Amino acid sequence: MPNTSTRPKRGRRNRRVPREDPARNELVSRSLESAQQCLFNQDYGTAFVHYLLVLNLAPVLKDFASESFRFTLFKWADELDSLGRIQDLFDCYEQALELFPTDEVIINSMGEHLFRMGFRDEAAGHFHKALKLKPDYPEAKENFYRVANWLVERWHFLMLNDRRRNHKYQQAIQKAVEGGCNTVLDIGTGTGILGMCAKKAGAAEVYACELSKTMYELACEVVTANGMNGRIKILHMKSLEMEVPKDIPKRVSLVVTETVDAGLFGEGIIESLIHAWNHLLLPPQNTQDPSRPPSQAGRVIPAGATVFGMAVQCLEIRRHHRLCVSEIGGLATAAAGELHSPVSCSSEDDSTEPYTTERLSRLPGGYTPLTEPFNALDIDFNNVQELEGLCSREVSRVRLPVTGEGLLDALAVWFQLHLDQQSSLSTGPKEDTCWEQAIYPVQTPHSRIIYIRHVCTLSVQNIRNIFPFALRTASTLWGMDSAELCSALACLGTEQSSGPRDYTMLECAEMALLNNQPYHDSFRRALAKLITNLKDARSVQGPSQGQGLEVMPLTDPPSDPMDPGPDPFYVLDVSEGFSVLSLMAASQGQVKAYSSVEKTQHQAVLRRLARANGVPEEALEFWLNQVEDEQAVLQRPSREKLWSAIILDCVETCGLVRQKLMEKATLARCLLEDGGQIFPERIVLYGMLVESDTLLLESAVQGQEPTLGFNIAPFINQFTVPVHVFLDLSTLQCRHLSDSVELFILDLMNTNANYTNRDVKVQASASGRVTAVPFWYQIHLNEEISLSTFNQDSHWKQAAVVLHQPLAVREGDWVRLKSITMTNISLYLQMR
Ligand code: 44T
Repeated sequence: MPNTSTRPKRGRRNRRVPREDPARNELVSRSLESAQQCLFNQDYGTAFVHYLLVLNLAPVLKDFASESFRFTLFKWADELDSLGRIQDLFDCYEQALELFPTDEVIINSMGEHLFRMGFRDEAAGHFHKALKLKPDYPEAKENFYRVANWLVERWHFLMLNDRRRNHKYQQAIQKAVEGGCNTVLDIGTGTGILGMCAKKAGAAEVYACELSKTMYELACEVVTANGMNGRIKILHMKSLEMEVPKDIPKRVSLVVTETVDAGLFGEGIIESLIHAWNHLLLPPQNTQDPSRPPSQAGRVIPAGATVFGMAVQCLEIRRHHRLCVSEIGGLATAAAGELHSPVSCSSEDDSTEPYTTERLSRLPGGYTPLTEPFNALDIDFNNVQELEGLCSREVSRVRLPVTGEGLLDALAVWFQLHLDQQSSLSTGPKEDTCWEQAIYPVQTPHSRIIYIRHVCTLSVQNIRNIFPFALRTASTLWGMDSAELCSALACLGTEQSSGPRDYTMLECAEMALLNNQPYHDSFRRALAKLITNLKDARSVQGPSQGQGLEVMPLTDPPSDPMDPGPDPFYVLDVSEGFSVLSLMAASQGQVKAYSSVEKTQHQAVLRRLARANGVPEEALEFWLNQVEDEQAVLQRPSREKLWSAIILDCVETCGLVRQKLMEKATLARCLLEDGGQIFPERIVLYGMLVESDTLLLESAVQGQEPTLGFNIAPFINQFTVPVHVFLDLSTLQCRHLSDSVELFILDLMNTNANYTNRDVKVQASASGRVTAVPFWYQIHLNEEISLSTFNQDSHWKQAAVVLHQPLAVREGDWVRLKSITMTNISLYLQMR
């Protein structure tokens, strides 16, 4: 371990030219030799200490030794990381940065460690710095793009581009301020826009608080750029921590806030307002005695909200939240046990969320309303007793006439935000709004789906204090008449109190993957073909040599029960997350399959499925239980064996190629037996030119006009990323300006066939402005069988490169797409 005594003392170096000192030279050269020796012996900790000593004593060697020094640092840091020695790890980076303060590679790498440990803001700072030092450093760029999405969520762009919303808030604030509310607190200020509205309307004192560090810093920049520096006091804190007079000198007469998410309560608005009324706001206007001047009374914008709900049937939601198939790739699924997505109302499990969000109008395949929208809740934000009462509200039941017959997949929820008596905003599915709706999916297995025909009763209840809905479902409700259905639904609330239930949790994308039959059938056929080919090859060659085991010819079944039988084919599935591909391989017979499924619960599901499908226990192993280091997943199955097939997971659900895919493929190729194969063998990237204003609005603030004339765009747009992920291309509002074209091929079986740069010419099929190039993949398992990531059944979404300078084209024009690299997808469009 590097000893802290080797840590250089700040300011002592380079004060004067060091004297020639033979003893020192001797020490330097001996230490350098030791460093190199330790490096050779993979003793990185000691090598690192020696290098530190050498470079501190002899900075002239920095150029010479920088490469090895970095290599040593990174190796040692990885070791410290896996040992959990976090403080030591960061000490090493600090020491390294004292020697090489402008080394973008070290800075970027430190950022990666910070990010992995959850210090996102600090990580982002490092990536940003590395990029400033070297603007086209691809790793830092990609890292920055990844954190930018975390730091500044994409909805900020949508909300800031939503003129109507901005305008309505502005009007309401202006009216309140002009009516006498002259001290204002903006809770969750984001970029500072509502606070600036209040100031512009003439409020004497404006305060704003923001809990995210990145957003707080942005707000400070924006407020300064708009000439309000010092006129709005911005605090980096959660409103619940604010006190009078410590943080603001006295109680305010107006709180403005838009700390609401698609489900209204997810950002904690109820708690924030209860706290604000108790600690930060002047007492409310007394209805009996309205004589108090507005400057002496407190009020809130928005004044209240109305929550709506509606039961829906929606296949897209269903396939992401519950298992819908009884068979996957030849395996019966009944034995899998109960599988849930992480979105459920269960109050027992903290890893679940009660709702997810979707824009109903953009769901592929659409949805069917099963009930009329119903008014579920009315809340007055200016009544603290009512807010406090919300948290302890009794379950109430809503009886709803069913308007459409079908399967109950989810309850969709949205709201109207009443800014004041006159003006409100709606987040409903039929509105022209940037808002998504909250989706409370029904979490029952397929066999116990609720079929709604007549009347349906839903229980409306508080969960975890803030979430008002629990959609409790009964057991068997197939084909019930209305009376039975009502009574079954009415007693649902009791179902969960019967102790913890036994189920396995899968991510939504994992669930959708399990439900994807074409995907599994394709893999099954491709695997079967490979095994057949290998068997044929073996029978031609006769028993394999040097494989360790004596093998009987395949045509002669072993007569001796103790005989191990023919040498199996080794198949490794390195898919991320949950995957049944290894089990499908194992079910082919004469295959020993290794799964990289990590979670014990997931392994248990596979074991249950194996047993139920007659797959012998020894045919399926869990590779990560065997290899020590997760990084070393790609190894031989054993010293004298090679893999017949390696299944690599190439495309992330978000629509991007997995990082380091080609490095993995190179390694995997070395571990394949003769005739063995990587699945997929090839992926082909397709794209097209489109004009989509929606994508622009989701990617960057479009000038000063949507944001009430405030100058916000240049600041928040620093967090713009060029690639938009998790896109649903089938429902994207856009005009196609070209046919789809092949942009890129990644051949996993043959590196030489790959390129990192390619020029592709695309002809515009219509005139318009190219604002984006959406892309997706055709995944070729073998010559005949392939899958598309742009497919209705797929668990994959698509991605798009968004151009911030749209390119005008006329029909027939040729456009050149230049330079796409896979890990850091970038596209340059040029007219030819
Ligand atoms: N997203 C809407 C949710 N905050 C809006 O840190 C609508 C999602 C959405 N600060 C698609 C479309 C849309 N004290 O910066 C955030 C947050 C901050 C607080 C201080 C507090 N108590 C809080 C609570 C939150 O407030 C800002 C706004 S929250 C709005 C969430 C376009 N998908």
